[in-house]
Amino acid sequence: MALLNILHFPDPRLRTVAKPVTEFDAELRKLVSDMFETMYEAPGIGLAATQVDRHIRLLVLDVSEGRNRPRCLINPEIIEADGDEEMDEGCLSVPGYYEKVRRAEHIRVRAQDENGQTSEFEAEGLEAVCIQHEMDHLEGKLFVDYLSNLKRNRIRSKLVKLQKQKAG
Ligand code: K1U
Ligand code: ZN
Repeated sequence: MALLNILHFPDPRLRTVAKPVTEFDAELRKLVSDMFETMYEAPGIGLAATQVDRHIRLLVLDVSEGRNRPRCLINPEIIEADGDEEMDEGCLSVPGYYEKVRRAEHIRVRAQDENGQTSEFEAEGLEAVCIQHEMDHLEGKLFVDYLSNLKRNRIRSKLVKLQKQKAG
């Protein structure tokens, strides 16, 4: 297994729209395994392939308290959504910032697994929020896009400054 590099806002590669997965092979399963390792190590509750500069429709998540309920969604689709709720969101690509975002409260999802098997399930609460957040990544969208221009630009300036400091 390997830890993958996570891209940080405002890296333009985070704006790439991901392509559907068509090959369910050993290379895909290795990427899934590396993404889980990267997510748990970060630590995070989700990770989209876009964030590790792989532009395919793949995301992983684990919102369980015991960090023992890994879920991998490939070519995910939200087929039903209802209600709405506002929750604090963070993002491994926007380190250090948490802001409220309004999302659907209950969703029904259709997705494939690493073997290409399709299934449907319902999600609510943090799991529903996390899936919507990760699916936004696959469209090149970040949670900061829901904030005012002023807030987003402030976050961008602070992260660019930090990245310059780190680069020396
Ligand atoms: O997409 C990402 O960068 C992962 C992100 C997912 C997310 C968090 C909160 C709401 C919606 C989506 C994170 O995991 S940020 C880190 C985080 O929230 C967390 C980390 C460890 C334990 C508990 C939460
Ligand atoms: Zn994120």
